[in-house]
Amino acid sequence: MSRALHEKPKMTNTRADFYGRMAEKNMTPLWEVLHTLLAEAPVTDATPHKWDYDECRPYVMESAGIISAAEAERRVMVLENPTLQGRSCITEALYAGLQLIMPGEVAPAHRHSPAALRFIVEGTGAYTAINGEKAYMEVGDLILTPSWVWHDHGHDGDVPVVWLDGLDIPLVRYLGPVFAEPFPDAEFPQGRPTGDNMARYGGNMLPFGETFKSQNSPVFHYPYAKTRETLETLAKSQDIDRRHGIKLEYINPTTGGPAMPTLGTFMQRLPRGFAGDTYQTTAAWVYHCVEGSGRTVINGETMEWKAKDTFVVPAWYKHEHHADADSFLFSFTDQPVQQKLGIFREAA
Ligand code: GTQ
Repeated sequence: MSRALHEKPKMTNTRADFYGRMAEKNMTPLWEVLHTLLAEAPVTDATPHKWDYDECRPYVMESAGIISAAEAERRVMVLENPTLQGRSCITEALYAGLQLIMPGEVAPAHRHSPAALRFIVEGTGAYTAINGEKAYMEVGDLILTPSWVWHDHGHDGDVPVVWLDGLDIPLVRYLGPVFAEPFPDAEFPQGRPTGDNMARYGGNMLPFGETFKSQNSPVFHYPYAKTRETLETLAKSQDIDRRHGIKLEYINPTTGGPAMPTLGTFMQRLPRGFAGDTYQTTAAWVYHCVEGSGRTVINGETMEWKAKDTFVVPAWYKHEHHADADSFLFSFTDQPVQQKLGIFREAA
């Protein structure tokens, strides 16, 4: 018989009295809480949940009449985990939200130590400017605003634009080093021309003599057209992973590692009829369907998804993907943090 891990000791009057007296000196008995501090496997307060875009969209659009982007600074409907209410997070470490910008609006320039990604959900003609270099948004594009870079969002087009924000705010808040700063003007001065980052750093060539010291990718715009074409090309080789279909990471081309040090970003293609094997990791995963439809079975419960839906799989939940049509799933995760610290695990 194996020994049970840290059983909670019985309470007695003597013990209760002792605990009460030591509490006055800001001391507390470890043995009363050890079983919760050191559980046998990861325990999360987050719950798997889906945000159906058809249900969310009316609220996102209504927000345009409630507040301007300028007044809100960022007009975002935070995707709050149902069991983490009031904490502005989708898991203990990750934040997600749906941001709306209307034609002609500006979300004013600022910078902050938390890192952000934008994944475009609907519309065209809006842009994020990073240090004044504009990246124009198309559905399925990934745009990065790494820690401490100046960024503003604007809109030269004529339809509402919505994107999914992913940030490491809860993690950075927990660790402590949150800084944020507004830029004096609403818009950062014009920087390099649109597309410069992709040409300069994303073409498998590097301007002669340049070296890097940042952990962030110098490429900050990953257009969907290119991501999708890459996945379609690889699909022809039929090298389909039993858990992930074909899954690619958006990388920092100077390191081959994650695009930003705290946030991993991925796009996977699941072929029609895909019935995936179980995936279970200590990291949390936020998925967003770009195209297709299917379902993900999470600890035995089925979550149906279709294009533009977002769902979260918290740490150590077993999940397997099934696709009804050729499907494209974007995801972001805190996996890189755990990997850097040597505490990431996935079940075999
Ligand atoms: O666009 O800079 O969803 O600063 C939350 C905080 C978006 C942003 C969010 C932010 C932003």
